[in-house]
Amino acid sequence: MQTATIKFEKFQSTKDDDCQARILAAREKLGKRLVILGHHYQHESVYRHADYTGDSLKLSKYCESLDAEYIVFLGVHFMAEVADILSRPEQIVILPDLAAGCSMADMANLAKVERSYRELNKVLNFDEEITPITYINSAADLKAFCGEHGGIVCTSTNAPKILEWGFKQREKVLFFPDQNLGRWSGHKMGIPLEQMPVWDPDQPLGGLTVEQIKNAKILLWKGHCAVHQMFRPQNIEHFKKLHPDGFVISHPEAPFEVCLNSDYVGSTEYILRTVSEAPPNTKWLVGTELNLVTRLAEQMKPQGKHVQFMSHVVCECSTMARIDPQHLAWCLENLAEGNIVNQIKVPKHEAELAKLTLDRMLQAS
Ligand code: CIZ
Ligand code: SF4
Repeated sequence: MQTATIKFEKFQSTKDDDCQARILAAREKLGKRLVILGHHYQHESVYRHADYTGDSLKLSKYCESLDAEYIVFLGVHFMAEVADILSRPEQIVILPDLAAGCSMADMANLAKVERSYRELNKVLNFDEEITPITYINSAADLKAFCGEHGGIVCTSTNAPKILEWGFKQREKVLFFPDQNLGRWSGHKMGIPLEQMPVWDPDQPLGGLTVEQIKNAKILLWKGHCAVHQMFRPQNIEHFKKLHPDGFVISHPEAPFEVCLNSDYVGSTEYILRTVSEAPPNTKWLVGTELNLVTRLAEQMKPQGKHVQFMSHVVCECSTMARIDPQHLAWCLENLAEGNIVNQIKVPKHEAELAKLTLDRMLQAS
């Protein structure tokens, strides 16, 4: 029997330990009707409840084959949208706190992308000459834009492969919203920096000359991740002085100079695999979100591996951190009572177009 929705205020001052017990009790009640997905950047206090963990590519693939009635996503808004798009229509996707967005994803929106489309059409024929590629860290309507204009989605795991796909379709790429991932992936393909100018959506013609646009291979949207932007080449220099035999591994959302000075660059799945498979007693400086690095450091201790976070200042992703035990307990207790809270539902037409690009990506990678 359905009861009135339990208000979040009731959980606001509930202690973490009590929330943990309530999460377990609600899970017990929901049984197989519920599955919980957790992204690597989530805090341990909620991550421990995930049935499946991974980066957004791995989690998207799970979404295609889950049986549960409810999918609770420990991650940020765009990931829950992807889960909704790839799951069956009757499955319900829930994001425990709707304020868990992604500041990078917010740096591109449909109005700005459509304006850029019109601007670029003043110089060339967009639909014949440019493949739009959106990083998975973007709202569903941007994925739909790519679906409508012959484009595709990429993740940090498959970005170089997806760029190759893009160049097979058309001679140029508009890459949004992360300039760092676009630049690093283009650099790995051998594209010179002067053929990857930054496209500023707030300027006429992106702040570029007609010649720069015509000469470009990749137009890099002026966007970045505030967390990864904090890492500096000086952090690497300092580490290498202290540990000349140590290794540096960074996420491609980090600034170009940081990636250039790293021994390895790759997605969170790649970082976890590389450090886990390294010989015992090796030393690592890791340039990605703090929760992942803290967890990895703990896991590697028994093998004598030293794992260190790249920055001196604490930079966890503040939007990922919105998902806490209080919000998880609140949404699970509501589900156990038959109340659906914080459902993420992408409008049908948008979801169909976005699915087209996600399917293209899953096929191409
Ligand atoms: O794709 C993802 O899950 C993100 C945001 C980072 C990564 O490299 O896994
Ligand atoms: Fe977005 Fe950066 Fe947080 Fe990832 S770490 S969710 S890119 S703000």
